[in-house]
Amino acid sequence: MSSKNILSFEEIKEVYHQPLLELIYRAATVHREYHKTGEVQVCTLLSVKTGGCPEDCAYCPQAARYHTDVKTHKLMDVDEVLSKAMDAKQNGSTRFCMGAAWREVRDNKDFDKVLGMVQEVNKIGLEVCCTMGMLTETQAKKLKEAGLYAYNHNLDTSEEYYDKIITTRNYKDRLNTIGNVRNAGISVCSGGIIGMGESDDARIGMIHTLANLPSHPESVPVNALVAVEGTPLEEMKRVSVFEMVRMIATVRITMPRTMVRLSAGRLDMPVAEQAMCFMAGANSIFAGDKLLTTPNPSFTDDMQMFELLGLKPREAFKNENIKELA
Ligand code: SAM
Ligand code: DTB
Ligand code: SF4
Repeated sequence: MSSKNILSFEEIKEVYHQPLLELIYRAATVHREYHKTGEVQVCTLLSVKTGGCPEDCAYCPQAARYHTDVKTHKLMDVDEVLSKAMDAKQNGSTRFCMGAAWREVRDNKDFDKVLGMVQEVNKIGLEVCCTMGMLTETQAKKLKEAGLYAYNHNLDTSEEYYDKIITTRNYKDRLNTIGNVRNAGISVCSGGIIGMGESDDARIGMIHTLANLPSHPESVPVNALVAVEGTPLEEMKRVSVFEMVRMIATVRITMPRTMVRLSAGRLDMPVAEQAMCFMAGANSIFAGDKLLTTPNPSFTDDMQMFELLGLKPREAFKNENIKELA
């Protein structure tokens, strides 16, 4: 498990508000100490069950109550998922994350099917990740036995701002699932979204919660809101790269061993902006022209970016924290 110091909100606030170039320099220094620079993990997302979700997450195009263009789709078949995972591997992806628009995982046939997906994708040597809503500890253990490597469950924002974004569950529910994942020996992936109208303090608050979990999450995704028509946040202005960089750098400094995943919001980011994010400590991207339901840069564009910046795709199972979990 990761060793860590207890950091107060004020200490993290001080890190976050440093002059930007100083902050990037410090984050890059920490990054070099703990990670191979120039290595960025390429991951692939697949929505295995799309839309029709009962939750009310204000950012999400998959919530049934909002009128978006997302077409609902029942849980995919294992063979179909495996074939997408093989394509992803062929394209150099080392982590495959399956998303389901569920409030929580239920003990039914669909869960058995998910266990089958995890088994098959694990067999081809990819880090298997799922993001499917709340989990009990028993379900987490079953996923672990099936070969699940990581589980994504985002805090999304701070505890204080949470009910401005989601009312159908609370922060404690989120933390419980993260605890269940941790107790099952699965690698924890938890982060959030910026650009939802939250203050700097809300961003810092989220980092504070993550950095003070009993052990640091092995992965922290930083998403820029993709404002989707039909959702309550459709009118939100895109965050600037400077805000993304500030967030990424603060996560890097406060959780040095963690994989910092530059997640949603890369579509409109020029290479120079993405380069700043990598400099500030981001070391993973989602590749392929779709995230779960929204567009993402093409694989070819990303490979050109890697070439231009001298980046190498990172191998699977390289997170130092996780070695000790096995
Ligand atoms: N239903 C599960 C859950 O909410 O935990 C898993 C799927 S959910 C789509 C996974 C994560 O995607 C969310 O926690 C959120 O952080 C991110 N996400 C969803 N819609 C987004 C958007 N429009 N922009 C940025 N991130 C988004
Ligand atoms: C995360 O933090 N971001 C990814 C992954 N974890 C599951 C999902 C981003 C979804 C963006 C909106 C969409 O494509 O539907
Ligand atoms: Fe459902 Fe997850 Fe979307 Fe929330 S983020 S509406 S829980 S799919």
